Amino acid sequence: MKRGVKTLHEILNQPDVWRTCLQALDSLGLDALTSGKDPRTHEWIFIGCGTSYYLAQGAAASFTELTRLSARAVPASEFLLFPSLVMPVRDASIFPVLISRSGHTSEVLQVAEVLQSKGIEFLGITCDGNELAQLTPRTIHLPVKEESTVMTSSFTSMLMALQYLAARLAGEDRFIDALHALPAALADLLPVWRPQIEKFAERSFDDVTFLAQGALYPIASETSLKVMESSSSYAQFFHTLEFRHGPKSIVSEKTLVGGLLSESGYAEESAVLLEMKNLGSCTMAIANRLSPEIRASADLAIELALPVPELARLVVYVVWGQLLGSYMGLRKGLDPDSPRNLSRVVTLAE
Ligand code: F1P
Repeated sequence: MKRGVKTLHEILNQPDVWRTCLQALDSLGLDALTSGKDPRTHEWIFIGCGTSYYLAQGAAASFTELTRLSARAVPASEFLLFPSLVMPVRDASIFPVLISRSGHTSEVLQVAEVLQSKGIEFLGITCDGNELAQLTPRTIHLPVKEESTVMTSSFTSMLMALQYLAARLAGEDRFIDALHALPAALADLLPVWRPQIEKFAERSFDDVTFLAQGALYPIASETSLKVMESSSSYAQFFHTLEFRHGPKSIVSEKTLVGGLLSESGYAEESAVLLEMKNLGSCTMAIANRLSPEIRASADLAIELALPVPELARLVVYVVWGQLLGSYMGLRKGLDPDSPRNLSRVVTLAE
């Protein structure tokens, strides 16, 4: 089989996967899954590993925006190694949400064990099911079959599902309508931007970094992880304005600086991207609406033009980094379907 076929298919098939997942969510008894865990009386803590940790961050940001109640995200390892930093100081009620495509990742299952030992109920969200789906009756089991090692459609589908859940809890049905518009919107964008990303990936870079603020920050993190996993290239991620405070010292003609530009922070964020261009960097911009300056200066400028609220755009922003990582890997003669050093699930010896 040609290199990267599985991963590219799963990336390009996301409109269909999203459509199927949204239909499943429409008929899922979400109230039963969250009964007695009102976010006004419980702090929701989203927990995962790797891509699923960045998913947790995106879910926590979405939850906070939609419900106006604070939520947090932590890697499973932090919960295990430094529980005093994660568990509330006072004996407040928490409602953990365990996120795992496989439902088999050792660290996530170990968190589940600790929670059970403390009598703390939790929600699980998974694609494969496995042990996680057996450990709690409160499980969202999405109809996503993903064979590749790296997570792509599972990331976007589970993030969308947790946004859907937050919107339902917040009574924001218009947000759910916005999610339903995404499969068709992405299907229209893919044929326009996929070829341009494939061509853009022919360039080689010594350093790659992606920048974003707010709820897009975890999307920049996941974008960098896709580049690292799929092309064995080192990629970093920062809050956009933080990049000026030291990391920009890496910028040269052999650097790629990617800006995932928000609507609410566009002026400040795009100024950083223009500054890096002036320092000689190659730049890539993703925005819902591009300004003339960014359109003229970026080496690749992707405009989404999505007719949905800013928070509902998160999952569409990540698709271009998923493609970039795979095409960079192919250009390096690697196989994104079999990333170096990686396995589909990280299991630790007991
Ligand atoms: C988590 C994870 C992925 C990573 C790789 C190995 O898996 O670490 O984030 O990209 O696929 O597994 P899971 O707990 O979501 O199954």
